[in-house]
Amino acid sequence: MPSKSKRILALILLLGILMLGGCTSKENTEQSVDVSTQTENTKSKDEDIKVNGEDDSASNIPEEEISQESKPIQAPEKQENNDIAKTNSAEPSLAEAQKIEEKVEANTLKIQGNIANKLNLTLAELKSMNDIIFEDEFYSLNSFGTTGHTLFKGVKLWSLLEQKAKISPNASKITLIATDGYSMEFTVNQVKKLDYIDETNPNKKLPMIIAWEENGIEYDVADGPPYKLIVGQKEAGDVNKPQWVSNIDRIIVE
Ligand SMILES: Nc1nc2c(c(=O)[nH]1)N[C@H]1C(S)=C(S)[C@@H](COP(=O)(O)O)O[C@H]1N2
Ligand SMILES: [Mo]
Repeated sequence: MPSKSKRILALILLLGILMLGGCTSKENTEQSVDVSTQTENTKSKDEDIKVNGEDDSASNIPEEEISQESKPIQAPEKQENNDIAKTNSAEPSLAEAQKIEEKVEANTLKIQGNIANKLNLTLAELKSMNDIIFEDEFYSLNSFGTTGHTLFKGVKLWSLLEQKAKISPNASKITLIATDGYSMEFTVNQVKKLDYIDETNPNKKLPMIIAWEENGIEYDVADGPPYKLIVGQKEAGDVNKPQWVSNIDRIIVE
């Protein structure tokens, strides 16, 4: 009798251990697969948008296939492609440092194209160009008929291109491109012109300038590159304000 009940007890115990062990290991396996799959998919979804700019419809596919075994095999491929983004998100201090660097880099004025001296100027460098600094009041007229007078300080654009960037003698076109994509195109002759007018003041003769200061106040670098193209009028009634490209990122010479 005692040996039989012992055996039964041992059997129950064994069964219990087997069931527990089986369930636990199964759950663990499923859980770890689930977690890693979801983590991978979440990560690659975020990184796809950042790195490749892919849309949601493309990155949604892996999510639907989480339950399928084929999907995780494809995950490492994406991981390799997105190593840089992954490192950034894993190390906030590095990402922070790169953000600051990007901001400084974004606030330089680039002059590129058909020139001998490619330039990547900081605000301090631009301000130190004493020989080409220009400060005066400019008249503005916009397409709605709004007018105004504003004092600007900056450098003469033609002098910047001729003396500092060493523009090529065969250059013909100059395009200023802002960080928001807004851009204006001028001929070399339009940029060379030093006698733009103010229709309200016949004595004015104004060059095109790249200004960093307006009515005595410098542009806030937090709002983007602190450079604005200012140009007077070609003739009375000339709507000149739309040409005042703000937050200039680069000047392309062709
Ligand atoms: N970067 C950039 N510069 C720009 C524009 C713009 O959309 N982006 N708009 C232009 C137009 S159409 C006008 S009328 C003036 C408006 O200048 P304000 O914003 O100082 O009034 O900026 C000009 N410069
Ligand atoms: Mo405008």
